[in-house]
Amino acid sequence: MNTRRNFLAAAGLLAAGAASRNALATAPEPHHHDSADTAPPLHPGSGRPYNPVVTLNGWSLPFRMKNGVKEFHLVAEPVEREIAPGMIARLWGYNGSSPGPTIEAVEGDRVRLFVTNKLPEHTTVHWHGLILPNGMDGVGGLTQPQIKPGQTFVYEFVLHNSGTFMYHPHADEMVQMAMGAMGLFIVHPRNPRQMAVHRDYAFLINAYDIDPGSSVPKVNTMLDFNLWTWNSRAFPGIAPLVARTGERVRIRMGNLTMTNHPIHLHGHVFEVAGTDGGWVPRTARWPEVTVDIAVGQMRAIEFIADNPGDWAFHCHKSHHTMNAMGHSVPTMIGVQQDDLTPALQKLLPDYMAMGSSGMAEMAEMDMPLPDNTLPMMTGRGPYGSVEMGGMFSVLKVRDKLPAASTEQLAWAGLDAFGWYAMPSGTQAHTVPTDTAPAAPRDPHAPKPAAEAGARVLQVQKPTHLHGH
Ligand SMILES: [Cu+2]
Repeated sequence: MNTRRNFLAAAGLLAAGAASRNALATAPEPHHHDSADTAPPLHPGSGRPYNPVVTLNGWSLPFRMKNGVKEFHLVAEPVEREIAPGMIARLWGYNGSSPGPTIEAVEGDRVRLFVTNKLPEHTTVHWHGLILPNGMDGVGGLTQPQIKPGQTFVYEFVLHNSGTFMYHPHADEMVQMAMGAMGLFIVHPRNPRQMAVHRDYAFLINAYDIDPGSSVPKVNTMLDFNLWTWNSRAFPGIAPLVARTGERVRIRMGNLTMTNHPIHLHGHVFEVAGTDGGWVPRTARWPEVTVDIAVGQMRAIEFIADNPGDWAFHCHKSHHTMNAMGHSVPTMIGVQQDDLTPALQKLLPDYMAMGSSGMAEMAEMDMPLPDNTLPMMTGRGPYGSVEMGGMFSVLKVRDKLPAASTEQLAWAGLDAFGWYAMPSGTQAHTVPTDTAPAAPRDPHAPKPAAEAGARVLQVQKPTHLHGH
């Protein structure tokens, strides 16, 4: 025993343990931030230099250096989050926000992370993707006792690998993640010139099931979520991404929902430059315009913003670009509702016939909504409704950015930055229909029912029935 003690003391391990217990009494004052605006990037005032990220609709947690150790203080607690203007959700997060603040540090840093639990039940924090000692992995019951309400735990380890990682509870996980407890953990390369880009954006992909008119997520939902969000924001509440023509842009995305998300960028070709496992060697990358991000995965994409414009950037699962009201609407295409509507309006004064010719009209109309919910597809563009919700934003590439605001544009609202002025002759436009060349028809195809003299079912749309 004595020999072992001497050995540990010689290795400096006892001293480190004592320092940790000592530090516990002096956790740094927790920073608090409850705005859903994108905060300016947090340039490090001490410690190793790095190029900070911009967290969409989020912020980075300030740290303090103490005897060469980078100290952070996370407080797990109930928060209120504006999902988009018109809807507030009551979630669980850290330091006033959901997701919690982004933690940024540098490869080689020793970090000390204080976690105070102000939730009504026990929790832990797991540092997803980081290579660390087993006892710092944050799996309640397996690698540590649960952090009970009111308790503070401290985690301490050295960051061996740079890349994009996440943090989230590994305690009552389904409930705590469904409530929004999660955050990003960015480890920058030791050499700031390595992997440097002009714009470095980051966000978490998350989802909620909140009944229209209510504000607390249903925590037992397995797959049928109705709010598809980036950093707990839905379009049109998601900040745009901004770049000057020719800049190299990185977008880091971590998926903590219960399904995969094929994230699609218009107008540009990108490569996957990083996963939660680290950086992808240049020789192993291939060109893409969509990257499918599986559950629990992170992907960092990189591209040159070489195509000026307002480019859609969204999940390609089309029900993920739609807000809550749309998910339980029956398909009404082709259904005649005209004679039904007056009868229904006697029972339900607000009833509106809709969907007979598609659902686009729903983006335009003024249907009364329950309090605290979002229209299913919305967002105004220069040419009308964008008819989107959920996981949708806009990459704004411009030859010139307003002076002195190059870094700050990232957190301007979608409208604040203005719309792309298209050079004349470069935009789709209307022409008289009879000037279009006749559409070629397959001579072997069966004739349309009307021409063949068959009985035609009277529907509004589609205009003919497919023959199978
Ligand atoms: Cu999706």
